[in-house]
Amino acid sequence: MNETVKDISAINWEAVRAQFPILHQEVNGKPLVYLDNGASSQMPQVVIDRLNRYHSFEHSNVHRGIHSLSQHATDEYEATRDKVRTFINAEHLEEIIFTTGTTDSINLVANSYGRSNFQAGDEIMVTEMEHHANIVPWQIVAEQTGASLKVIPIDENGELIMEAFHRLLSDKTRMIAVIHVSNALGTINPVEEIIKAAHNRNIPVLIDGAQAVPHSKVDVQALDADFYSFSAHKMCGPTGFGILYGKKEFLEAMPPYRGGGDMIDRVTFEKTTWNDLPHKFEAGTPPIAAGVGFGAAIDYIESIGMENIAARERELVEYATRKLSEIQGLTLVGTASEKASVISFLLDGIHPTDAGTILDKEGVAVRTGHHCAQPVMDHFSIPGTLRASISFYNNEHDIDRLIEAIEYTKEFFV
Ligand code: 7TS
Repeated sequence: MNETVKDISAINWEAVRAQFPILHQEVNGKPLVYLDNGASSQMPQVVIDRLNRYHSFEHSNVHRGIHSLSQHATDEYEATRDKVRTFINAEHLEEIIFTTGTTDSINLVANSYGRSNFQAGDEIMVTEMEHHANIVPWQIVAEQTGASLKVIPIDENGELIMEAFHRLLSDKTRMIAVIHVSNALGTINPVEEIIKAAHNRNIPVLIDGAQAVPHSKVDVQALDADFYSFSAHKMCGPTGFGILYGKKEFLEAMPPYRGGGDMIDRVTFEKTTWNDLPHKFEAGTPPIAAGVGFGAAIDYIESIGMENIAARERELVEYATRKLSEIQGLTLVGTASEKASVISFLLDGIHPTDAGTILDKEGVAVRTGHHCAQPVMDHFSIPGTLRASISFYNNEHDIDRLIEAIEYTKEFFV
């Protein structure tokens, strides 16, 4: 996660921004400032064009047709698997499972791995800053198997208390599931240290990378993660598509999660056998267009360079943090030393939802609420936050507009 800062002045970031048509419109009579990239990022024209081309000329079902259209759709869809493999540096193509998103990826592991490996008394470790997608699937499986959840606490800066993590590790720990970058606080977690400690005890680790992969170079082999999940729609791709990376030895030993077409080898009423990886985990007609579109999104991101994206975003996050910190009556929530993309904050005496409504009237889109991380809000004893989440296609002017809109909101509620 700690790429050296590049000379990003060579990139024309305004030309990059111009490639996102949605950004160039008015909302509520004001030019749109889109700072809700943590919820979903926008698609550049090349990805929109790719989706249009697929729908206009290439659509057909995959993995089943002998006819040319189906074979072409299959080739284009499968090309994305190889792009993802290269993008996250997985060793094998079969380790890339297509899902409908991070939530689906985590449910797959919890159900398939969890139900066949957890027993009464076993422990599943998560952190206090997980997105609900990395809490609830484990709770459901824990209830079914008699396992229980152990929670790594966070401190007042929104950083994991690592001594507590090491203390909580035990002979009963069967899985550790950790968010790489917090969507509510922006904290970048020391996942390398967690994975090393877990592997010393032969415990598998799942990393929820939904907020990490869009903002930094992730190398699953260097991390040595056993499972790693993320979503296409948070990285310039379409909704309805995501990735589960899993080490081959785990995926091979795991039973299927969903049954149906495509995931089988041979079906009889007496016994059914499974297809090879990765198809064993991909039942039914998949989101083909979204998969093809995600391939175009990866090409686009690589054309700019992930390290350049990370460096530009770091610059914008630093600028925004500095400007926000200067506002009287504004409190940052989440002040970890290592942060990415997300800035959560509160305004004295103004409910986040009320503030968010005024910001929207000013054309500024931020997210308000608990960000699907209610335990984080409970930790800080707050109902929610305002959250600005930044992408490389934002600019300093967007941040200035946010600041102006916050000042206006404060005056509005005086
Ligand atoms: N994990 C993290 C860290 C996330 O930020 C999200 C979505 C998910 C899992 C779930 O991803 P999905 O694509 O399956 O929905 N986070 C947010 C957010 O912060 N605001 O809206 C969605």
